[in-house]
Amino acid sequence: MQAALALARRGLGTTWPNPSVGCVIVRDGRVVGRGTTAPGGRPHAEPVALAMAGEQARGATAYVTLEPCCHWGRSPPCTEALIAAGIARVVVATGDPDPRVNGEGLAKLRAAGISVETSVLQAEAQDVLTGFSHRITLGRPMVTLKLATTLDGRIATHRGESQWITGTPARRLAHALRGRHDAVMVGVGTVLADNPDLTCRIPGFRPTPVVRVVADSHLRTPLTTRLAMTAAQTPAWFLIRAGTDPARRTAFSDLGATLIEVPGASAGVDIAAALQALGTAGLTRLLVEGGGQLAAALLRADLVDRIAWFHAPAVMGGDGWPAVQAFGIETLDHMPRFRRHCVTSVGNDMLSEYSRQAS
Ligand code: AOF
Ligand code: ZN
Repeated sequence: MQAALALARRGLGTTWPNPSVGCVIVRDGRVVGRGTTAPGGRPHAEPVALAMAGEQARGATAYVTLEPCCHWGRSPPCTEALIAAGIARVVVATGDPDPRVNGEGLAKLRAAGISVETSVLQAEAQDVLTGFSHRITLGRPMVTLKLATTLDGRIATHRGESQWITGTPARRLAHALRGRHDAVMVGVGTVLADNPDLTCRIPGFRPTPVVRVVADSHLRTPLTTRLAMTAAQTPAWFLIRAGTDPARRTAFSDLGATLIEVPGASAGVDIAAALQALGTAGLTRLLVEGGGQLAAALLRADLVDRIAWFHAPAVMGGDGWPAVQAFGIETLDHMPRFRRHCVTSVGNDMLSEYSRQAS
C-alpha cells in the first residue's frame, strides 16, 4: 500500500476532476502490475495495473489507495475489471465519497467472492484524497495558501519591489508545489504588479498544464500580460462579475481565456462563491499565490485548508507590504489557527507547512 500511495502522490495535480489513485498488483510476493490514474482522470489506476499484470492477475492481490469504482461513468467500472481478471483479494486504503460508489464498490467485490480488506493506511490515503473529497463533499477545491515572505511577513517594499525575496532553491520548490496542484490562483493586483506566468517551469516535471486562475471582478488584466497572451497554450480562467464590459470579454475569449461569472462581494468577487464555481468546473487542488487581499479574503472566510510558507532570513519592517492584509481579527479566539506538519530547510530559506486545525 505504501507503494500504491507513492504512485498516487505522483499523479497529484494531473487527474482532476478525478482523484489520483495508485494500484499495485502482487502475485506470490512479486509485483506484477502497477498503475496510476492517467492525466485527465482516465483510464483509472486499476485497469492500467491489470493491463501490465496480464494473465498474472489471476489469483493475485490488488492494493488500491481508493475503493474501486462500480459505476458506469465515462469509463467502465473497475470492480468489473478486477473480477474479470480473476483477482482473489483486494486491499483498499479508504472509501470513495462519490455517491455513485460510496461502499457499493466494496460490496460488489465481496458479492463476487473476492476477499476485501479496508482501512489500510487510511489516514495517508485520505491526505492524498483531500482535494477530491473536498470537491465531492464541500463543492470546492482544497485550498493551499502559498506565501514567500521576509521573517516579518512582508512580500514587497513600499515601492513595490518584490523580486526576489526567497532564493532560487525555494522558488524551484514553489514551482514543484504548483505541479502538485490542479490550478494556481492570484488576485488581479498581483497580475498588475508582477505580470506573472504562473506556469510550472521545471522541465519534464509535469505532463499536463496547471490552470491559471485570476480573481479579476472587472476584468482589469491587460490584454498584453503574459497570462492573457498565453491563454491559448496554458488554460487561463478569469473570475469576473456580471456586467463586465462585453467588448473586453470578447477580446479575452478570442485569446482563448475562460471567463467565469461569480456574484460580487463588497469589493472584488465573493470568494466562497468563486471557490464553488471552481469546484463545479472540476478543480480539486488549488494553490493560492497572492496577494495580500486574496489571502485575507480567504482567511476571513475560513477557506484556507493548508499553508505553505517560505521564509527568507531577511527583515523589511512595517512599511513593506504584508503577505496578508487586515481581515478584521479582534480577539485571539477568532484567529484561524493551523497545525504544523513539517519544516524544511531550502537553501538559505525555510518552508513551513500547516493545515487548518478544526476549532
Ligand atoms: C477508481 N480508480 O483511478 C479513480 C477513481 O467519470 P469516470 O468514469 O472516470 O469516474 C470518475 C469517478 O471514479 C470519480 O468521481 C471517483 O469516484 C472515481 N475515481 N476510481 O476506481 C481510479 N480515479
Ligand atoms: Zn474506476
